[in-house]
Amino acid sequence: MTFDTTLYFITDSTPYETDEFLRRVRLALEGGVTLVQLREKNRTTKEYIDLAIAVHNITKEFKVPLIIDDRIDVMLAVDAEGVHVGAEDMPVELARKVIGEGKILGATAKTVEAAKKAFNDGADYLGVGAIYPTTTKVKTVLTSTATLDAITKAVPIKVNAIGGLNSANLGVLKGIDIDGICAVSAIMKADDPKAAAIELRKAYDEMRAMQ
Ligand code: TZP
Ligand code: MG
Repeated sequence: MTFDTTLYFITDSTPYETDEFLRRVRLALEGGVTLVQLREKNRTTKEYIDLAIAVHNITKEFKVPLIIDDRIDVMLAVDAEGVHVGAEDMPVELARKVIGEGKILGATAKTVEAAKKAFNDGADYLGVGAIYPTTTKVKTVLTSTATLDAITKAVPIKVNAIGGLNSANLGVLKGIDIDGICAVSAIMKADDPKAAAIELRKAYDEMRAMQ
């Protein structure tokens, strides 16, 4: 499946009522995000599925693939386009076995070794970070831009930077051959998620053009 990770929006519904959350997801899509990940940590399976169906209905309108964080069962249940697994989730090799070849499989990698293993085990893209400290609830440590650079050179799959990224701090990524950036707060918590997505895309394109 073809997919574009240039502006990869990862959601966090925690502070919002469902209607407001879905309104923000729609605005992000209007602002041009190229990939959406639904990331839910405190939902029952039923709640996760209901929300995934609602989000998928919106992403389909924009022809943007929907990735489900961690939960392969939820991804399969709503026929989303892919799943993202972290270090404490199902191992990449097993995830690939379960989902088959037709779905997008993303993995988190913080070292070159982990990146190579994820690629060999069947990952289609990697999220690498956190580049900056993040206010989003996640168990993570910082990853240096040197490691990010080495990972882009070590694997042939798409590599995205993640963690604390916003339109004002992408300069550290200059010269590194990433395929895109992942952002939660910069879009999710913005007063206007559409304007925020547009601004982030502009900053990203300008940063990439500088090298
Ligand atoms: N993995 C590494 S950092 C992070 C995840 C899920 C959160 C990124 O969120 P934000 O708000 O863009 O810093
Ligand atoms: Mg995870």
